[in-house]
Amino acid sequence: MVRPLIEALRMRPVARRPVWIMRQAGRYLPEYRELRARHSFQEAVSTPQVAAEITLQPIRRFGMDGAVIFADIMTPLEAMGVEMTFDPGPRLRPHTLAEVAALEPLDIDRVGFVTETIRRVRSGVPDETAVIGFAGAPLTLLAYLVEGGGSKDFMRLRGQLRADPAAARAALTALAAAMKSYLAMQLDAGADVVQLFDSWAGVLDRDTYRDLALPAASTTLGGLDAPRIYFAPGSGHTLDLQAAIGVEGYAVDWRVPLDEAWARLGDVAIQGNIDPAVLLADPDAIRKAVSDLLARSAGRDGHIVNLGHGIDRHTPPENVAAFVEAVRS
Ligand code: 1CP
Repeated sequence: MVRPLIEALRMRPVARRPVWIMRQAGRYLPEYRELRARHSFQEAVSTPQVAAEITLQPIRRFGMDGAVIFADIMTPLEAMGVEMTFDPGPRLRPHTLAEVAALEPLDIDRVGFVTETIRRVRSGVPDETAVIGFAGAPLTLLAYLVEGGGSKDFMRLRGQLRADPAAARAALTALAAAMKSYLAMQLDAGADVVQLFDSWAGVLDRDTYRDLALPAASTTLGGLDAPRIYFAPGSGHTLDLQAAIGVEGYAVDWRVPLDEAWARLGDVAIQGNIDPAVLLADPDAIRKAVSDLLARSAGRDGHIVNLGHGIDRHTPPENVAAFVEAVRS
């Protein structure tokens, strides 16, 4: 079975550019809001029937080439004994580096609902649609654990990395081992590709990124037997370093022009990178942005069309339709 998303990650020629959208299952869709009115976020994630339905909603409407499993990067941490709520982002007790290093190892049976969601999604999407599993990168998970939630500048995290790099390394090593087994489970269950979200790695300087975040991301993804995508938004200043992770694909945000990303990452697949704000404009502006993007990747194999970060919750669904159509036509 030929799946265009996988072909592109393998740097093989494709009949059409594959396209999907980060956060494509979520709050901009009325049918998602309707389901969420009846289930809390955590309930929706942990009920395979509901999570699979939410995963399939954008596929039915727009026919993207990839279906990203509905869960959160924090979901496996709950199965390691970390208590949290979502409002809308994760809220938890701030953890010390030592507490993170001492977390329970991930018991895969406790994320059995994700396994079951993946099985259901695989049998619910067209054959040519790739199923996308994912995890949070160790540095990004550590950021939430240390801060107790999202943060403007992750000052507490950055302070602790400076104060005790050895303790930080131990915490990141524990998270890397857990996420590696979590991703392996997703591939066993039927995911075709995995993406590692390093959403907050961009707050680090180059040296700290190279010494702490990068080795942890490499360990997490190393040796998995499937195409892998690494995504660190706001990280144009470390793109050349990211190449050392050695994965098949890199997602880049809208701040770095696509051709420049290729020049700095080398002969790999690149995913991206339209500014999510473009989808708040009108269909003409969307078609123009897509045609500029395709011009930058013309003649190259290994381009997966996507936004440069998650879709904004205020995006009109008809603009998403215009975006997917513009890529296809
Ligand atoms: O309905 C709601 O109120 C919940 C909103 C929501 C959703 C739809 C959250 C809470 N998580 C998700 C799903 C989700 N999160 C998916 C699967 C759906 C899809 O992509 O279609 C994925 C892949 C994620 C990944 C995720 N969660 C990231 C990495 C991507 C990125 O944007 O950089 C991050 C940083 C998170 C944390 C998180 N969880 C939820 C929110 C709103 C946030 C970010 C805001 C914060 O830090 O407070």
